[in-house]
Amino acid sequence: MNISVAIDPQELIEARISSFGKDEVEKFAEEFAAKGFVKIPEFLPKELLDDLIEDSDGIVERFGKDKNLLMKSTGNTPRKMRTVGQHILAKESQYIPQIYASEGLREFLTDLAGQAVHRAPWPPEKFVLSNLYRDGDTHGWHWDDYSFAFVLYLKAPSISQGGFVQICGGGSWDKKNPKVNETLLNGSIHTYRCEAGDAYFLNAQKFLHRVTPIANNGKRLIVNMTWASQADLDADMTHETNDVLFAN
Ligand SMILES: O=C(O)CCC(=O)C(=O)O
Ligand SMILES: [Fe+2]
Repeated sequence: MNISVAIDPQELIEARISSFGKDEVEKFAEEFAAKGFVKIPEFLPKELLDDLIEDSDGIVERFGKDKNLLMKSTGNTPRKMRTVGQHILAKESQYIPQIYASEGLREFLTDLAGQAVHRAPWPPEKFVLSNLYRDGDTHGWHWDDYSFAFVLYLKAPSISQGGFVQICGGGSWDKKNPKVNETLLNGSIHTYRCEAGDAYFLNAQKFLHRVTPIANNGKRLIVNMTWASQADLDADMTHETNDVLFAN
C-alpha cells in the first residue's frame, strides 16, 4: 500500500545529521568507543517523528505479533513483546526502508563506529519494530548477530514505567552455550533511558543487552536497524533469534 508521503524522510534525516558539528560527532564516537553505547538526543526531527509514529502504529495494529517465550540460544532469557518483521515493513512502511537506505545515515554511523559500517546483508535483520505495551513486557538479555544496532525511539516509557536499556560488556555469544549469567557476574551493568525522538547506537555483538520490563501502563515502541562491520560480512552468520522473533 504505497501512498505518497508529504515529507521526504531521507532529506529530513540527512539535514539532522548535517546539523551536528564535527566536534559533536567526535564526542559521540569517543563515547561509543569507550562504552559500546552512545545516545543521540533528538535524532528524529519532530515532523518525522509524528509521521513515523502514525505510520508504525497502524502497522503494529495490523501486523504486530505477540511473543511470549524463553530464548534457548540466549540462555532462556524472556521475550515478552510485540514485533513486526522486515518483510512487512519493506512493503508497508512509508519511512523505515527509506531511512535505512540513507547513505548519509550509513556515513554518520561509520563516523560513530570508527570503521566502515554496512547494511546487513541478510534482509530479515535490516529493520524491525519492537513494541513493549503490557506491564511485564521485556526484551531479555541477549547479544545480536551483527556488530551494530541503531535504534530509533518512537515511544518511551517514563522513568517510573521502566523499559530501560541495560548493557554489560566482557562476554561474547556462544550460541550453543550462552554464558549470560557468567557475563553479568564478571562485568558491570550500565543502564540508559531515552525519550521519544532519541536514537542510540550500540555495539550489540560485543555487549550483552536487554530492555528492562515495563510497568505502570508504559508503552515503548522502537525501530531497530541492524548494521554490519566488514568482519561480519566476511563471517558465516546464523540468525536464530531473528528467526524466532521477527520471521512471521
Ligand atoms: O529495544 C531495544 O532497545 C533493543 C532491541 C534489541 O536489542 C534487538 O532487537 O536486538
Ligand atoms: Fe539486540
